[in-house]
Amino acid sequence: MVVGESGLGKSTLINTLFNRELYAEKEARNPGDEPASSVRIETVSTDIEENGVKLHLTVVDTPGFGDALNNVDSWRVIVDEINSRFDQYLEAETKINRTNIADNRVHALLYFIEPTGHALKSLDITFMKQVHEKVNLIPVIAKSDTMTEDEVLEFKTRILDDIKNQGINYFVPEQFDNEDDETVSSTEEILSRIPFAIVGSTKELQTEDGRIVRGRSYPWGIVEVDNEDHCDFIKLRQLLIRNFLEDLKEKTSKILYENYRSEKLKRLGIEQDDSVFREFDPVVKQEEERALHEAKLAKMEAEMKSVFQHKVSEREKKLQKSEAELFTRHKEMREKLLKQIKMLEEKKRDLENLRVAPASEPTASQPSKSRKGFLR
Ligand SMILES: Nc1nc2c(ncn2[C@@H]2O[C@H](COP(=O)(O)OP(=O)(O)OP(=O)(O)O)[C@@H](O)[C@H]2O)c(=O)[nH]1
Ligand SMILES: [Mg+2]
Repeated sequence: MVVGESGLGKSTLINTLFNRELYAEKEARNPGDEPASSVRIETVSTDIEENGVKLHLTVVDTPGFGDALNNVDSWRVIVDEINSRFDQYLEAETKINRTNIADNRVHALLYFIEPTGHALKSLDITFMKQVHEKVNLIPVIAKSDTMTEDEVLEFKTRILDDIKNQGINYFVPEQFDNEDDETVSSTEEILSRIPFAIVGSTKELQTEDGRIVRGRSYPWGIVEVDNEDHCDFIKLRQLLIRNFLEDLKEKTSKILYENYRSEKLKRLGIEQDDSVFREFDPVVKQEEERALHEAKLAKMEAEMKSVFQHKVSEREKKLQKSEAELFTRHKEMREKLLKQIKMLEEKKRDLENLRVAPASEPTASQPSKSRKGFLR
């Protein structure tokens, strides 16, 4: 989102950032012109490619800011716009199907400060105080080519003092301990340029040494947009699109939006139930799922063990039973066999007796008798 008084070069800066005429150039207004009645919200979306990565960016322009005689209305329209974008997200988030929520929250707000060289105006302070806890505020000095280098430096110091004295938060790129020296110095370089002194122009001009540059022409020479010695445009672009795009989104989501949401719920009388939010912490959630999974496994294991033991004991019982049966059958068979053996032995003895008998009674006149005896 870009905000600042009319004619400070907001639309021009967006064109410069995307190197594309998203907004038609307007003539600077004359002091006698009718002031616009109120702030308007104008949204433009565009795709740009940065380092081979395609980005879809939406710019919210706010023409007419500071024009009205009563400027309270100026910031209210913008604050309402920021809030309504949060509300939209909140509503989508509370729906059951939460996949693919369109994130139209404001991830960065460029606030254009008039290059007066004095100090912040009361409108600047009022506005920044209204939004600094809702958005990543990035203050910029508009049209810095209208000031000398020394004036710019002095103005920067004054602006930062004012901002700090007023307790206004602005976006500070996050630095981590484990970063390499190059990243650390590049972040520090960006940090040291806040508030960014910018020059906007999509006009291509030829310098005295024959280069074609984007810039603004003066009798004494050309102020180059893409030259770090001339202005902070490159550093601002790096912050927004290259180095801190994710940081801006994350801060918006994790801090600014979360604060807005809990404030809103509190106002609605709904106390935050932390157990609900626990679910949103991926680490805690993962831990919970793991514990649940482990409990399930342990239960399954115990069940399997008890089933196994049951089966084993059943099989054991069966085996014992059949062993007993086998034993009795074995005993029965043995007894039967012994009986048979005994019977056969008796018969054998009888037969032998019979064989011996004819010798003592050699008469063949009594064969029937002996036969009778054998058959008995
Ligand atoms: N010197 C100078 N002039 C600029 C710069 N950027 C824009 N301008 C001129 O300032 C005038 C207004 O620029 P815009 O970009 O239309 O300003 P704006 O902030 O969008 O204005 P509103 O849409 O009315 O709020 C134009 O004539 C631009 O050429 C700059 O960096 N330096
Ligand atoms: Mg404009």
